[in-house]
Amino acid sequence: MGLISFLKEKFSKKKDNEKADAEVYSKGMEKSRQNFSNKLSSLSKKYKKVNQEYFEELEEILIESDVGVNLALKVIEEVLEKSKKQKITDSEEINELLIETLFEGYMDKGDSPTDIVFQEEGPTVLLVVGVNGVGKTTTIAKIAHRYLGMGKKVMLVAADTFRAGATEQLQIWADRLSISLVKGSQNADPASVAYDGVKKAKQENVDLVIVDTAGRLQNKQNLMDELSKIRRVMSKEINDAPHETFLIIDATTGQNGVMQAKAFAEVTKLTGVVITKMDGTSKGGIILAIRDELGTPVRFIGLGEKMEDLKEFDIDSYLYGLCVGK
Ligand SMILES: Nc1nc2c(ncn2[C@@H]2O[C@H](COP(=O)(O)OP(=O)(O)OP(=O)(O)O)[C@@H](O)[C@H]2O)c(=O)[nH]1
Ligand SMILES: [Mg+2]
Repeated sequence: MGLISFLKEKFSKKKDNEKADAEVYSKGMEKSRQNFSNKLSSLSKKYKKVNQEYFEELEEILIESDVGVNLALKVIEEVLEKSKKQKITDSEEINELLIETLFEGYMDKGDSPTDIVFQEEGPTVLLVVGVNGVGKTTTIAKIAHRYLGMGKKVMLVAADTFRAGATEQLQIWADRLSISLVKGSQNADPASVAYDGVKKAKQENVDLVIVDTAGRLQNKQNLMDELSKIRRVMSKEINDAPHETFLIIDATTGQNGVMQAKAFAEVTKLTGVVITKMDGTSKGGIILAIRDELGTPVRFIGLGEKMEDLKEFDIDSYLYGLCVGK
């Protein structure tokens, strides 16, 4: 059975609550699916039997979906090899082979947890980084909402003391979620706010502390210094903090997002990536590109503006959203 039929069968058997998740994926990835699947099916119609041009066009489709040139080349080569070995010339079957190859490529990098891994004792600290406007604050609120729903005690820390209004924005979310926020004055040292935050979290037996940062990339050395100072002061108060560092990437920025990911990976240790605004792009391949270039797992994916639109990243649901849909 091909992967597409397998995914269809798997999703038809899902329980109601899982179906709701699949629905969010399906809806959030509508633009990407229209772009990718439609191109694939018109390609199959154009070439019943495959040839050199077919593979060139297939490669083009991958590149246009933002999976990145390197990965596109690698995948096409693999598909070509497999199709020769298995003597497949039917274009629809080749498309199935392509999806399978994308799946295997992702899984080859290892199966990693998506949910936050909680410390057995004391607060778990999540540091959130990323450039301006990618959706850091919104994602923090969504993550807080998710774990509040699981009965965890959550606290927010506004260590973005650089941008005017950043703290106020986080305060609005903290109020809406009825959780506490630790903040400093404008232009206060972000590390001192982060320190106050983890200290208070420890005193108040918080399960999860989420720290928002300013993440300016204009000057790598400054960013590196700032983030390492934040990490250092937090680890003084709580062992091994931050336990998780998530980089937020806006899917609509395409290959620029991949560049950001590389730059951040150079300045600080990342344990995961969150891709936001997936619903706003037709080029959903960025997830595969990031995994391929960095090896950092995508932990969550933002598929809309509502609190419930943040989902754990799951390669099956992703490929289902990209290729099959409802
Ligand atoms: N459609 C959609 N919009 C999103 C998603 N995530 C965030 N946004 C929107 O993106 C915009 C920017 O989000 P913020 O959370 O303020 O981004 P930020 O990274 O904190 O921005 P700065 O603090 O200015 O650096 C807001 O309008 C959000 O509603 C998503 O998954 N889908
Ligand atoms: Mg913000």
